[in-house]
Amino acid sequence: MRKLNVAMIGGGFMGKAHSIAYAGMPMFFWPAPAIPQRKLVVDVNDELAQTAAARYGFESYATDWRRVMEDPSIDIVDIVTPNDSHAEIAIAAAKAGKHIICEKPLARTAEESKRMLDAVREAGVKHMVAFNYRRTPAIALAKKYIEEGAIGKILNFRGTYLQDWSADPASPLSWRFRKSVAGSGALGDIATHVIDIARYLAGEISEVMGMATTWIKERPVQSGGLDKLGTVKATGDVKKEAVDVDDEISTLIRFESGAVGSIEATRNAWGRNNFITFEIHGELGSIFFNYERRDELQVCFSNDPSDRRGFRTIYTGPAHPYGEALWPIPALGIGYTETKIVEAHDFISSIVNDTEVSPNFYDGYRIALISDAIIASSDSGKWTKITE
Ligand code: NAI
Ligand code: SOE
Repeated sequence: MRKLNVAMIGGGFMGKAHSIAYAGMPMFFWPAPAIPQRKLVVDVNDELAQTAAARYGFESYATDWRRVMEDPSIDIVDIVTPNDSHAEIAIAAAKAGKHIICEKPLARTAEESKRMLDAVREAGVKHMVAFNYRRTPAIALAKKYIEEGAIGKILNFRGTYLQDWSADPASPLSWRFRKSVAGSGALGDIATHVIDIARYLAGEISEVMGMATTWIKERPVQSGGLDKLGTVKATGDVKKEAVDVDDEISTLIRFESGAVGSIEATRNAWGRNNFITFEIHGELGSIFFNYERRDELQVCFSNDPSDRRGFRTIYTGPAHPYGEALWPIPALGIGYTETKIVEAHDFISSIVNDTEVSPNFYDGYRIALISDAIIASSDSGKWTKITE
């Protein structure tokens, strides 16, 4: 069986998720399209890189990602670093002829994202941006219903991504709160996942009317290191700095199809953890999904008898997208890991079969354009068209 050598840049939260996906993919998808070999992991210093190699099963480690580009044995570069380094690493990897999977958001801005897209197109390598939630079986099932016309023409998409891990002002100012590193706040970090789902299910977004807000204007400084996502609080008389990104965004959206809708994302919603939801209304029915109950998809059809019409719950399992590869009984439990395993499978399949995979750098670029437009419309108070 073919083997593909992976070099992973970054050994934090996503480093862990992607490593599990490479190890687990052939266990779910058999025969696997190819076996990913965890060859080399890079982090910023010896201690982090060595720990990542030992913990995540990589054969070797390095402290400078440039080394990867000089190594002809590496087939895939996996970028799981904070957003400010995505563009430089991806462009170098494309020039070196490596296939690339890059964590979301693709980059800090549409301009950076476009340079990455140009580089992968010029190099002719495969590319993917890791918006993994669309690979939740229930979301892929929603896509199937829509494509089959089960809910008719889409009228409205309402999406949310609500979290509370940084609602406490004592949650430190990690890289996610610095514009220079993250590009934006809740917008790039979590709203972009819903923008991806909206485009996947309802088509291209043409116009936005956004509103961005920063509720907690300064936070205790965390200098460097992994983002502990609010689990380690600052105590005592610690140095604080200004937050220069949004904590919350709300936007109205118009789709090219004429459908309308809204997306809201905040990290200040006490009681909400990974509350990715969407409700889609079509001329013939509705679909509702909540990631916190991700084995379930709720559907309602207008042609059900009026005395029985209402939302019913489908539990995803072997009969549904990716079902044959995942677990044999519905509702055994789809987890975050499964979405990453399916993502790794689809990316590696695209390399082996020489096919396009989605979401790719073009999708990442479009999402960056939409994100930039949300900020521009928040600043101007006007509807803003998405233009390339
Ligand atoms: P993290 O803070 O947990 O880890 C980042 C790691 O990258 C750290 O070990 C850090 O030392 C290392 N690093 C930083 N600069 C580096 C460089 N130049 N070379 C090598 N290593 C470097 O961050 P996390 O949560 O893993 O986020 C990484 C990326 O993944 C971000 O773009 C983030 O938006 C994305 N992400 C995506 C998620 C998803 O659901 N798809 C979930 C969480 C993060
Ligand atoms: C923090 O908001 C975070 O880790 C995001 O960075 C991820 O993209 C999201 O899926 C989970 O939450």
